[in-house]
Amino acid sequence: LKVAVLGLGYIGLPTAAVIARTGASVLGIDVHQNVVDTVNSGKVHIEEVDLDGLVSGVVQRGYLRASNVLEPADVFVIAVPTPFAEDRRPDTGFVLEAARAVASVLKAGDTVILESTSPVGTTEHVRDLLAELRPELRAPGISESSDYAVAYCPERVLPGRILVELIDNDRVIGGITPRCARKALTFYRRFVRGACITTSARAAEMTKLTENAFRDVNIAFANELSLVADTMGVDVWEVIRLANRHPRVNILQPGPGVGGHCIAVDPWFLVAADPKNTPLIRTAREVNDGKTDHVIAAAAAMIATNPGVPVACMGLAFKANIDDFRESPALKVALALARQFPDQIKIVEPYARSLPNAFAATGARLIDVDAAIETCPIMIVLVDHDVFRSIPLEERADKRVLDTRGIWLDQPPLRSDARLGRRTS
Ligand code: SAJ
Repeated sequence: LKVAVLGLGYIGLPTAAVIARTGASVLGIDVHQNVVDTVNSGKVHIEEVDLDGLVSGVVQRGYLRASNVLEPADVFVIAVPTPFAEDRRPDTGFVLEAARAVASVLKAGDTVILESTSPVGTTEHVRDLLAELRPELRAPGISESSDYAVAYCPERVLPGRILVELIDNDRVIGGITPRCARKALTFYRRFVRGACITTSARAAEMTKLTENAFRDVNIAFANELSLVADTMGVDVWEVIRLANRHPRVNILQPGPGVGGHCIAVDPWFLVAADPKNTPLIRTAREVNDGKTDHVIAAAAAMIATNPGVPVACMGLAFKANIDDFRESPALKVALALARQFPDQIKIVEPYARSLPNAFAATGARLIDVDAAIETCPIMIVLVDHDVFRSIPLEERADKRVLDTRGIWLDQPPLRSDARLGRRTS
């Protein structure tokens, strides 16, 4: 079996490697030459548990190679980004570009699968484009029978657990026709241990958006509670812990906002598709983004009352134990503070080798955990990395702490000393 995976990012590369491990001959396509070169040398350009060993193994054995030129294959998996434009409408430009490339090598018997998170109807657009560019082949859902299959199968993996979830998670497989879905299902059965459930392409597209919107709305509830609890002078973490003892209550955790390239983005795809009927989904997005601004204001107030005192911003990643800084609320907070207090801010991020470029114009410096404990009387926890969580009370008892993740619940309340900020969520 020959498989081409278009897009060697956080989803495409692990997917390509897992398929290659089954003995298929996999060609990974990426527009960035450095990604192609890195993969061909058996290395990885992204940090993900166990990915380096897997990629180096399948490249060495000749099952995976990368290129920027697509070749004929039996199965095409499109895993390119679908960002949103300034107006918060999804941009499917990369998907359609990938589909154009597929059209140039498409032949009868092939299966084309879209995995990128996409607005409802995108898979049909891909089919329409293939039909237009290769009119001699019979397209699914247009002619009575078809020469190739087109399906949508969203990825659902959690960064940090990608290689496990790629195999264990259930997959929703939406075909342009039931036959297309069955062809795609045969492919996923090669490496998926979870259930593979078939449906229509449109239902599968909406399912993916729904999963991430569900999580966003639930995190927004927790973030809204954290503001109310602050107003009431109550510890939000305790309230959530207690409420979750109810058998039908399961509240998520507040934080400095929602990051990553999925949950902070995908709900807008639903809002853009039907603005009139999505007030809840839109408001949840606004609540989560608003929480970041709230944290910036609270931290700035605390720092302003302590002029010249070194401040450690703990973490830049969008969530715990990963090196992914895309759409990260932690990075947004740290950057805003570094710009406002150029000489006071130190950044602690064990997953970064150097500070992202955005910090270049600020006076912020990257320091390690030990240096932060030794030199920074103020600590602002932005990410719940295990290494931060493991700092015992004795090493931070005299710190002024703003813990946006609730990892140091044993932190003693600050004395009512005028210059000390109040702990807030
Ligand atoms: N977060 C909170 N509180 C919580 C849980 C998460 O503030 O209780 C924050 C995180 O810190 C992070 C953001 O939300 O900033 C998103 O993190 P996440 O762990 O919820 O999700 P992602 O973005 O890493 O991955 C999600 C997953 N979707 C769902 O859980 C429904 C994953 O399964 C998807 O494959 C992925 O989006 C995707 O690619 O769409």
